[in-house]
Amino acid sequence: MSRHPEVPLVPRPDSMTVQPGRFTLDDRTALRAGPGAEDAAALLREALAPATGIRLPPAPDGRIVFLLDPALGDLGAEGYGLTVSTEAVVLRAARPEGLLRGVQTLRQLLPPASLADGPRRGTAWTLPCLRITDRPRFGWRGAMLDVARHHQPAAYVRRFVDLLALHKLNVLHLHLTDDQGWRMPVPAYPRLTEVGGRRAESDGNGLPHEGSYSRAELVALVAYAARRGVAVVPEIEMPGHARAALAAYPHLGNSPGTRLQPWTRWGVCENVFGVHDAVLDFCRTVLDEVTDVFPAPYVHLGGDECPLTEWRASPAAGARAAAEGLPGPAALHGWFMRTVAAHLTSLGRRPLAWSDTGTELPAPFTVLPWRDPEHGRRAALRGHDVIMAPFRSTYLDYPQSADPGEPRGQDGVLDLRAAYDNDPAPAHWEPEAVRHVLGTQAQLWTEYASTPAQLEYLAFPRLCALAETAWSTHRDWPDFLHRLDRHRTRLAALGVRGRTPHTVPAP
Ligand code: TNX
Repeated sequence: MSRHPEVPLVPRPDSMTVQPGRFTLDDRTALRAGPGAEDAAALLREALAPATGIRLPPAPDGRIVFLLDPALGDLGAEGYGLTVSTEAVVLRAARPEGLLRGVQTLRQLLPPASLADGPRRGTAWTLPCLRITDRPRFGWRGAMLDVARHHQPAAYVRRFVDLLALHKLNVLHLHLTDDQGWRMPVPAYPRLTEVGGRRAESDGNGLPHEGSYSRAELVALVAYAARRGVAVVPEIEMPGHARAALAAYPHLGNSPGTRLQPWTRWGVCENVFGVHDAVLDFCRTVLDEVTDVFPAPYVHLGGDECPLTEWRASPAAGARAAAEGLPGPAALHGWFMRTVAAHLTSLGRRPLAWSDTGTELPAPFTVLPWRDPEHGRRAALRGHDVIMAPFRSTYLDYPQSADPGEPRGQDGVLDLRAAYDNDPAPAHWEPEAVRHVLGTQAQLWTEYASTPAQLEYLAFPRLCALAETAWSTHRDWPDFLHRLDRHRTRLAALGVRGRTPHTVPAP
């Protein structure tokens, strides 16, 4: 039985038995890390030091033991076993990633004050005696952060990674480019960030917005996330959602004489990349740089919401469609995605794309169906791997309640229950469809959220619910709410100010 509200882990572990007694950590507690377990040990030390002052020095007879143990292979790459008795804490996993997940469980088992970023002395640092065997339901458990609509400093993105890791999420999908901003430098195209990284205002507010990352910041972010078992998956939008790039390099558009600015409105923009060779060269050069900076096996190529207006009006696009033997301009979208994906594949990476309908993308793509879960099922039945991202349960830019005090967002409401009810692979789906579901992720679009405080208000606690739907096979809403109530104390210790059940933020 794993329903133990007195040990309120989020996400809920696969199985847990709680026993009487507690293990106490103090200055003399030592940690023995077996071969391959050193990084997980270092992560725990680093996490505990600021609040507790406990250093967990290495020692061969340490009472906390971290071990890689091939015998736990059945638990998969991220599974782990944890035993806490009054005498010892033993964390074991077949792979280092499993130990990293176990470290997050240990952080949650300690008093919430242990999560604070400064000294919290006078607390007894104890763990409940228990036995946990845990493994994720899905291998892809992510959150997309849109840093294109509103740029966030690299230091904040690192904090976001910490919050993902605490909830055993393992993918940060960075939405780096869009109509309103381009945030990643590409040496061959310096105007992408110089011109594309700045817009005059946002939706009529009269305030300029700008920002981009340096290559060094992105490289450091990747390393920071990797230490926590989080992969950073970059997204470069094409062929639509590309107006910031068109502002920087008009020759990439469909009417090179037209001068555009990075878009200052939200929504779907009609300006899209052209389909001539210079555009394909551009995309390849950008992806060479992207794959150099981001080692993740997947790169996201966008692909959503590409109006055909410009291609229909463009003789060059018509000529391209004819030359490629396509039935018309509408088929250029699939052709564009396939052509650019081929380059990515040649670099040893796998292409991801948003899927509007579940049927429009060429074969090599792993797709993120964002409209209806049914699109995901259809894409999976066509043989695509899918990462479920249906907007009604994973889009965190919708208000969390109908309360008029809720900050402005997209039209509609996505409450905590809707986030919790996201089932990435419903029981009624065919086994052939379920087999293709890699997992699910939250989407934090930022048209209406520009500051870290606004982002965190939107993300919490809905991201806790998403983490549970991605990690746990258990579905138990009352139990989740009960654990979440205690989990809020942890979020408070971390300075996260999410939505609480009965309050809305001050305007
Ligand atoms: C649709 S879903 C978009 C984004 C917006 C979002 C707002 C998708 C792939 N595209 O460009 O930010 O809706 O909810």
